[in-house]
Amino acid sequence: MPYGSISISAPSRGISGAAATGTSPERQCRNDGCGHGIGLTLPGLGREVGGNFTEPSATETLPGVFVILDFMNAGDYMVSIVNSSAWIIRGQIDKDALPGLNFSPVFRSLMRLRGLSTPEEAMRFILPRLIDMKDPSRMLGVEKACARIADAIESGEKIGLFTDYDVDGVCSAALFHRFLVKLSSQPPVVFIPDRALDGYGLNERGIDELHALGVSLLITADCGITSVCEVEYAKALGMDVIITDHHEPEGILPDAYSIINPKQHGCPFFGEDLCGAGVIFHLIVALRACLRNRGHTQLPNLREDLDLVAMATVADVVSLSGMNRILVKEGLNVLNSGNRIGIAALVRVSGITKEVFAHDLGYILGPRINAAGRVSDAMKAFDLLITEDEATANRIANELHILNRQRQAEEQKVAKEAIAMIEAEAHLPPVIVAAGTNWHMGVIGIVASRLAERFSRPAMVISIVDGVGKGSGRSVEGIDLHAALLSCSHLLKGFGGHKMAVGFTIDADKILPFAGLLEGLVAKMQPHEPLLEVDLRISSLDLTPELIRELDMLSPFGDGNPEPIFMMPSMEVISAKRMDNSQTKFILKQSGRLFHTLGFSLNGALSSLPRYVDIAFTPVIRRASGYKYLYLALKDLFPV
Ligand SMILES: [Mn+2]
Repeated sequence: MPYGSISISAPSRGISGAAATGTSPERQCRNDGCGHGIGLTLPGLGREVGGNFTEPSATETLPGVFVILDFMNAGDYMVSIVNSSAWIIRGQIDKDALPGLNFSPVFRSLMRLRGLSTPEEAMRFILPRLIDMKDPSRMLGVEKACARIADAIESGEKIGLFTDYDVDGVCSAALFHRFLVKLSSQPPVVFIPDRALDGYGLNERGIDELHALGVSLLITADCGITSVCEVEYAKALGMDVIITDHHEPEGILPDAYSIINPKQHGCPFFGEDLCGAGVIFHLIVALRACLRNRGHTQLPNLREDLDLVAMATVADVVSLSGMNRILVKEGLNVLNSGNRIGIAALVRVSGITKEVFAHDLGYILGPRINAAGRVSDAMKAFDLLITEDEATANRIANELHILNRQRQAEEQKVAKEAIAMIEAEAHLPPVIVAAGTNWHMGVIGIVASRLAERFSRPAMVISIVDGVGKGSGRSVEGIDLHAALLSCSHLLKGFGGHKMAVGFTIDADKILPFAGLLEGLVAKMQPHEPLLEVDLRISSLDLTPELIRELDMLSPFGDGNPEPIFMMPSMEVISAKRMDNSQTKFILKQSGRLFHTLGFSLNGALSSLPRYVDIAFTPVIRRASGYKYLYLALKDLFPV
């Protein structure tokens, strides 16, 4: 059992993990022939849920690893391991990998392991260039849309923009707005729905409002692909509707003037996991070309707006491979040049003093943009992104920073109440259903995902207002929550979503039968054991400054392009120190070299640490007073 994930409380006799459980908890070594992990002895048994429950800080918090050990009175000891973090070692160092490239064998092996099979492919990955973008006019629906929008621009027709209230939606709105403003054209009328009042998606209230303001061309971003009725409604009011979206189309498509969505059947961009802002950015690139062909000059530079695309792409947790890698890598360069005063102000109030990384977009800037839509009005975030006035930027950035704190406080409150309910139960059910009165609607989704992570099972969080519950659910790998809700639909007033995330409405008196039915359904589905995937087993001598520089070339890291994780065996534990935040820092030694680790959630007692451990980690560089220091960000450790 990896150490980072178990609690060591009751000093009971050691048991063999493999013998005591149906699920073998020992590390799996695939391909590396290391021969470890058989007959492992657990130092103790306990029941503890580990990890912290706060938003990860900029640098040091590692994702917690959560394991729940239960006594199940079946003769002798039985251990139920809900979330074991056995390791899979994916490859091994091959000095002949990607020959001809002047990189270390570890780096070349890593690149090949990541699917880069030729030197050319590897170089294209390392140096993504905007010029390698696919021609956006080939995206299905784009050409027709461009002609219509260009006509509108030329005739001074009012264009309306309807987006979502999250980072992706707000950035999409800002992208299109900035384009028209820089074109010296009439800016679009932007409508961003209210999360609590309207919920997600195109709605009649917004259409009415835009119509009343004289809009006759309506463009959606990050929503609309399932809005069959709403598109009919807009058309009946005399509007042409262009849908740009990246959500999965469902059966019938709306009868819109044009639909742009790489996920629609027959789109040459099928398979590109663009976010909503990525989709509308492609439309804008093609629109710019269309205007140029019509003789327009003084066209805006679109590279300047890639910071918005990067932020939306990372915040929407789409894959950072393919086109997204090009957009995010270049977008981060733009963002770090500090030219958008709204983002620069947000960076300042967030306390980021160094270069902004992809991770910061997801964990620091993204939540502050989102906070507007969650606990206040998403238009504030939009205003921040388009403002050209320094004082306005600072004022809104401060406000978003405070709103984000408010959102965190709401989230902590709801989470605390939900956890207290869960822990008051004698048994942890296979799916968590927690309901409370007047829980803040803006945070129930976040709390559901925290609970799902913490308890390693699907979680539904329901806020009851006037006898009606609005719920949000998040799943774990292998459990199709949408399918489960389909089987409960007779108890629900409405629901939607996908495998991993759902939203629903339910009468308060149906929540108990709903929870009971759902438990039975989920119990029959088999969650996948999350296993820690380690790229390569290396030795401490492989950790050179060259390798660290090389690894940096694989960034930005995120979904679809994870940080490299290495394993180093048999590290001697020189010291282990518990920090104030309950994380532990180690000094480890191998081959005469000492290594410092970043904080790590170690749930066991320090005194029970063995002298030698295998570690899984990502090397990290920290700069301080002109020097660079190498740290190991531990993902897991394992007694030898
Ligand atoms: Mn989106």
